Order: sequence, then C-alpha cells, then structure tokens
Amino acid sequence: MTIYSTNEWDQLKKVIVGVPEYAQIPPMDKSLRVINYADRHSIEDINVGPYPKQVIDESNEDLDIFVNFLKGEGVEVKRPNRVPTGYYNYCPRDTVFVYKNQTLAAPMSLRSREKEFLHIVEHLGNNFTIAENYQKDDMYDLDCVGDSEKLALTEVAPKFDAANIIRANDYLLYLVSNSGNKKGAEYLQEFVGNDVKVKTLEKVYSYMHIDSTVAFLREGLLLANPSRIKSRDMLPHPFNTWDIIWSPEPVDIGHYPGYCNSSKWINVNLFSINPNLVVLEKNQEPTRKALEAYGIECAMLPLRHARTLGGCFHCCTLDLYRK
Ligand code: ABU
Repeated sequence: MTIYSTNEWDQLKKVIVGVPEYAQIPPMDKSLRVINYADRHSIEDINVGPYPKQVIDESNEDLDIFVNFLKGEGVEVKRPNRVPTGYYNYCPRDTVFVYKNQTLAAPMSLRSREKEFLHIVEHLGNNFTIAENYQKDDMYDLDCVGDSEKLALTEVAPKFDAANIIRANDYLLYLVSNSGNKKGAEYLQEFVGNDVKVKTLEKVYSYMHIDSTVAFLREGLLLANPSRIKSRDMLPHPFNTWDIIWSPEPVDIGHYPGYCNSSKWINVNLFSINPNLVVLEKNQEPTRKALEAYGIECAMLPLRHARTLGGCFHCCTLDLYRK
C-alpha cells in the first residue's frame, strides 16, 4: 500500500501515530518566542528542556491504547523513529502535508522543527518533496508579542506547518496564523495545482494550527469551534454552505503543571476513521452527543497530555492512506 489521501474522512487504511520519547522544549530562539509564546510578556518561567518522565510514560500508555484500537479497525500503523529531535516526534501532522500520492515536508514555522520530517521520511513514499525553508530573522516579527492582531510571521517567504491545512478533496482550508503566512498558502496552491483550490481562513485564530478550530467530518459536514468561528460567514466558500455542528464547550482536561501547549479545545481536534466513526478524547461527552446526533459514532480514548504536549488525536497522527 502506498500513499493516497485527499480528505479528512474517507476510510482510514494507513496512518503514522506520533511518539512522545525525547519531547523537549528547545532553547529559546526568535521563532519560538513569537510563535509559541506571543501571548506572554515574560518567558522567564518557561521550562526549557525535556518534558517530565510522567508525561512521556503516560502518553506512551495512551498512544498504545490508540494504536491497538486502530489495528483493531484494520488500520496499518507506522511510528516515527524514537530518537531525539530539536522538539518532538509527537505530532507528525504538523510537519508533513499529504495530498493524493504526494507528501510535502512543510517549511516549518519553528526553527527547532525544521528537520523533524527526517524521523518519518521512510514512510512518506516516492513522491516526496522538501519545501525550501527560509529561517532568517526577518521571517519573524517581535511586534506580535502581546498583540494578537499582529502575526508572528512576516511575508518574506512561504512558511507554514502542515497542521495549518485540512483537506476536503478539491478544496483545502488553510489557516493564516502565527504558524502559517499568506505566502505559504500561495506556495501550497502551486504545489497542489489548479484543479484544487486553496481557501484561506483569516482573522479567526492567531495561534497555531487549524485543527482545534475546524474539523471536516464528511463531504458537506464540519465541526466548528464557536469561540473562533462566530458565524458561517467567517468561513470561505464552499465551507460556508456546509452543514455545521457548532462544537459544545470542551471538558477541560488540564495540563501538567508548568507545561501547556494548547487551548482547551481538544474536542475539535478529533481524528476520523471513516465518515461514521471518529476518535475523541475520552472526557468529551457533550461533543460525543453532538456528533452522535449526526450519526457519527465516537471511540472515547484517553490522551491525558493532549494539552501538555500540544496535540490531541488529529495532531498526533498523519493519515497516509484513505480509500
Ligand atoms: N496544535 C494545535 C493547538 C491548537 C490550539 O491550541 O487550539
């Protein structure tokens, strides 16, 4: 089986599931300052260095449960190499974009993540491209610190994490935010060609990644985070014509003291096995009810450090083959 996937919901056949070993907060550099910590005036209390052992061990336990569930659903599971990196191998979603049989190592927003794709490269097939990754200081704008109207990335070169994109066959939705600039959307459009349309989502969420803001569930149905998408008009066409499940408030699972890399909206960061079955963090009962009303069954699985490490089930996966 090779690589093929054009949307977020077709029957899953092959996937990479991240690993927590060697996860660390890297030494501060300009990219980390403006992308991860733009909302903090002081960064003195950031715990640079490896995550606590408890976080790694419990994440391994939870990911093993997830992997066994996937295998039970007939899904082939690959894992990144369990080796040190500049950041982590927990969120393969962030680093590589998959469309049809093509894989693209994204021009990652954080300098410390530039080479992360190397730890999954053996699973990325023959049609693999590495985007040029510009990382000089003029790529990053310190004025964004404390000002969510200003974005961390300038427009001197294309720059985005692959998790700034979700796929719906002939349309891709790309979040312009601290982890993806407008030039990145242009680059993506060129990469996928003119038969596919890249639509941008702007001024809804200045922090990282799209997958706690919108989830595509099947053709014509999406889950939206109402704290960021206030009305359907904020979505570009054709998504503003889709049926929308307005996500219930998440149940906040908290985070390890002193370590937090995501908002509480991990209930939107779900992962589809097929159009009728998703994996949802196990405490998200209100979201489960909302999805079940649309005939979508939810496998309720633990991921205790989703907020600590900055990713729930969509973030910590990379679907390689959907039928
Ligand atoms: N890595 C996704 C985090 C998104 C959020 O904090 O909502």
